[in-house]
Amino acid sequence: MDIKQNSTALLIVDVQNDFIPGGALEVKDGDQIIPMINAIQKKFSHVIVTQDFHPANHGSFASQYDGKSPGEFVVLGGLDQILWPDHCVQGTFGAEFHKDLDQSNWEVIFQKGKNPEVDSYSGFFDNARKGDTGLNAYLKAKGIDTVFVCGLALDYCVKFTALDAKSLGFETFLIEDATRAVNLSPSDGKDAIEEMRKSGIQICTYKEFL
Ligand code: VGL
Ligand code: ZN
Repeated sequence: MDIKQNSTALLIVDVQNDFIPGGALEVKDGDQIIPMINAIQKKFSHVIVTQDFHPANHGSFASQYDGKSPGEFVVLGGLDQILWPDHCVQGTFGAEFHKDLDQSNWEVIFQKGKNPEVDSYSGFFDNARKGDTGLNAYLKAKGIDTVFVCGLALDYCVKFTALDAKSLGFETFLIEDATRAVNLSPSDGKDAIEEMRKSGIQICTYKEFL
């Protein structure tokens, strides 16, 4: 694939220990995307990374509610919120990037999920679209008009980051094989790809970069 280097960015979403097999919110085969992401990072002059970075009392954690378990729902910040196991807590191993992920090319890291009162799947905005990480302004200031999105998890943070990128006017690609889904329901990953495709997001594979 021929990319316009200076106006194109790779967005690596949440490749953190808690989303890797053995982690608190493990994504099946999540570790398999690491060599793929490493192989393509060198092709981009802008590599931009997001990090799920919750306080220990985050309102998306089932542990914060008496008698609630992961997978159940509460209302958080006025929105229906699915509850998760405690994950990506600031200062813990689970919040760190996987050790095999090559960080040598990274330009900037945007953290999200820091407000305990609202969850934040997208790398751009929280789920209430009130908090803004600054990613949009950053990309615009760098003259970036095209983004390629990969990472974890396909049916949550990757999907919402890609949908926001598209709606903010970026030409947006999902690198389909460099992502994996949580799949709380078995078809969630497939459905996420379909929803992205319908929104005008283009689907590609990491092999097209090699
Ligand atoms: C994510 C659930 C909760 C993700 C983050 O990175 O996809 N999913 N927090
Ligand atoms: Zn989270």
